[in-house]
Amino acid sequence: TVGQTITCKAAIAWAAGEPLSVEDVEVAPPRAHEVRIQIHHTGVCHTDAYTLSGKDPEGAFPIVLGHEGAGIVESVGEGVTSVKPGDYVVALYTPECRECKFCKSGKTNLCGKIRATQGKGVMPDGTSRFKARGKDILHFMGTSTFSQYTVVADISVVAVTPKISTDRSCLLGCGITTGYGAAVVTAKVEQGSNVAVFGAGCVGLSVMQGAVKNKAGMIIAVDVNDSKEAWARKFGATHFVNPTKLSGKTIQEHLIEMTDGGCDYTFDCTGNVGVMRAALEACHKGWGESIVIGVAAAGQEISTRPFQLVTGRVWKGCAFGGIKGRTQLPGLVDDYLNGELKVDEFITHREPLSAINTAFDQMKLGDCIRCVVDM
Ligand code: NAD
Ligand code: AHE
Ligand code: ZN
Repeated sequence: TVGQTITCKAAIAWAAGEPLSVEDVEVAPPRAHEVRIQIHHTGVCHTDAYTLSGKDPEGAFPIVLGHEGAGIVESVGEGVTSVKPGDYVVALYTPECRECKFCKSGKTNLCGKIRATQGKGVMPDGTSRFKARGKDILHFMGTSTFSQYTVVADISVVAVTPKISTDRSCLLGCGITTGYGAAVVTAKVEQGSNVAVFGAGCVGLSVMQGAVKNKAGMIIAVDVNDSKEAWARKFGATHFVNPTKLSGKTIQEHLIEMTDGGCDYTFDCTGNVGVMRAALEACHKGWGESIVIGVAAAGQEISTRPFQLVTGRVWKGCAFGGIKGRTQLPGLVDDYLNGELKVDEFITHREPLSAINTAFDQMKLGDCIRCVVDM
């Protein structure tokens, strides 16, 4: 198949708000500095549902969604040296070119090299590798993992040992790495510090896992769904609070009381701007830091009294946890293989590609942490 177009199945989002359609797609061979991957497994993340809903200002249709995928390199284009056919890989929606201003800054994992074309749904040369029903189909987040074969830039992929199976490694492509990295790399939670995590889904549970790794003190899970308490405790939470069950005080007031002045670190893993405000205001005066991870819809804005910042609280955020995928993901795989990073525990549901819409339905239910789709 090297150098030839491959016809395979993909889940195509033809229009916002409509179910995905699993049908034939033609996947063109990789051009220079591109890699064609046979995707074996993909997770489904809330960000896929967000873009499908039509609320993402960067969302355009028709498109092949999916950004949490793993598989095997089928072929590579001219000039690709970082991976070779047969390598087991994870797709990276946050690429790492190691030569742009961002990569060289040492201050961020956001790579600027292909961000503009990625946001437009095309490959770096401005064209698409997907065609269905005779039409060009857009790429998503530089990864488009809801296709049995996809083409990505060579800076958007990392090889990992085949000792981790692809139904596990795919989850390192977004949810787990995002939360874990937010705690360990972005916040750099210190030993003994008090942490509150708003939202105990895949991302929030991963933050808790990172907080445990860094030996945090109190790890307070905050979720409106009581059934998340057991999940949170399994991932290391020491306390659980349901904010809808507090009488006469706000969640931020409650957390400030619990922690004698406020949390050292808080994390929004809900995408709700009201929660983001509460998370900031639950921080300790003088040094508390709040990390925004959740993705809020276009038009949503955050607010607080500037006094909250004047008095030393810090508001920041991160994508992919602040992790540099090509440099740091293999280390997370090692942690998993050494029994130091939970991954298996996140998989609550499985579906074949033909039932990918069921995976979207399940994601909206409270008992689903991650649904892994077998391609
Ligand atoms: P999820 O739906 O599995 O988890 C969210 C949790 O928040 C649920 O348990 C829900 O009950 C809880 N929740 C909802 N409203 C709440 C409220 N008002 N107070 C407290 N808890 C509340 O989602 P997830 O997969 O863990 O993703 C979380 C968010 O992170 C999403 O917005 C997603 O788009 C975003 N995300 C961001 C990045 C990034 O790189 N920044 C990466 C992955 C996901
Ligand atoms: N296009 C959206 C923004 C979506 C967003 O923030 N995406 C995160 C990853 S979420 C993964 O589940 C991200 O990587 N952001 C940094 C970037 O460069 O996109 C919108 O609202 O415009
Ligand atoms: Zn995601």
